[in-house]
Amino acid sequence: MPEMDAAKLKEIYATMVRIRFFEERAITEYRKGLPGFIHPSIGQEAIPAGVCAFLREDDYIITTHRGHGDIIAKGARLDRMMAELFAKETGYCRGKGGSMHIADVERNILGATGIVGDGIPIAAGVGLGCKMQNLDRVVVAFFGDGATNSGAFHEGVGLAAIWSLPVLFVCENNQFQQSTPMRDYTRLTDLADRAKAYGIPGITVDGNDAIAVAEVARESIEKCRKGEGPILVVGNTYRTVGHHMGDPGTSYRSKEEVEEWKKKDPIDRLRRQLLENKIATEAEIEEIHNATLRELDEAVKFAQESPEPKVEEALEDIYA
Ligand SMILES: Cc1ncc(C[n+]2csc(CCOP(=O)(O)OP(=O)(O)O)c2C)c(N)n1
Repeated sequence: MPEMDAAKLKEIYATMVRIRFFEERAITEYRKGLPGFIHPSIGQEAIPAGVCAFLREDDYIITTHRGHGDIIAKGARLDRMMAELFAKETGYCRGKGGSMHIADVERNILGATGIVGDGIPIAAGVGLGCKMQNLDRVVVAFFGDGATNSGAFHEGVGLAAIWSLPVLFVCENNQFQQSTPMRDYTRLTDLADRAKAYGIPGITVDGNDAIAVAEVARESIEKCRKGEGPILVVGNTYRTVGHHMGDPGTSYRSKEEVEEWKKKDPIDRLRRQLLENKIATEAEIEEIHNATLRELDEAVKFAQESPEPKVEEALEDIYA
């Protein structure tokens, strides 16, 4: 097991549990009738937890339609996120954005976007702003594998490369662009090869191995901060649930494939590593789980008891 202090590893584990339990609870609440729907990232938690563990508070992230994990890992509050899913006034976007648009500017979580690939050039723009102001901040753009097919990816990465911007491009490669498997949209087998087109480093990592992700993230973030960015990191992972809540996820992949990936669950894996290496005890793990469940009970209560947005404010915070 590589050198990483015990507190950091436990923090990464706790973050993964927060993400998983938040989404499981959100799914339960949606089934009871919340408006809209969500794109869960169940199975992919090691990537945001490992990456954000080495970001500073003043570093930026930008994410996608499948962004709960990235947002939680950067430190967002579960109660305000839950309130946003409940479309309540106390939510991060005052109940008007929903799951796909959560932002927390105080924590430099610049938001999520439902437009595939769109966060990538925005991250380059924020990186340019940091560089021009001599801020030693790093910007992380999270996106899916499908987004690497978009023009926005090539424009954003291309510009960040030519201007040596402090941007870490993190591809959460769950191997499907919605229902289209990677082999049907690219001849590449390693998406990190896309970095070669722009002369920047491209690193592939097992995205279900939180420690491996964290090691790569630590080094890459440090390099970006020193002016050696941008860097592309591709974490290979799998979402073990459908593309969104209404998708059973069975028509484009086999049950056996899903079951195989469930056996590689990133949370189970880190838990085993923590126990085997005596970094955490069963009791500590249980307390992490219980504390998260208590926090979620409170988050749901907060969301349920919060007021609806006022009708007369419906047109506020809108650009036209
Ligand atoms: C520009 C654009 N095209 C198409 C869509 C419809 N769409 C929503 S999610 C998605 C798949 C995106 O795949 P990927 O980037 O791999 O992310 P994942 O959903 O796998 O996390 C598509 C095509 C969209 N939202 N935006």
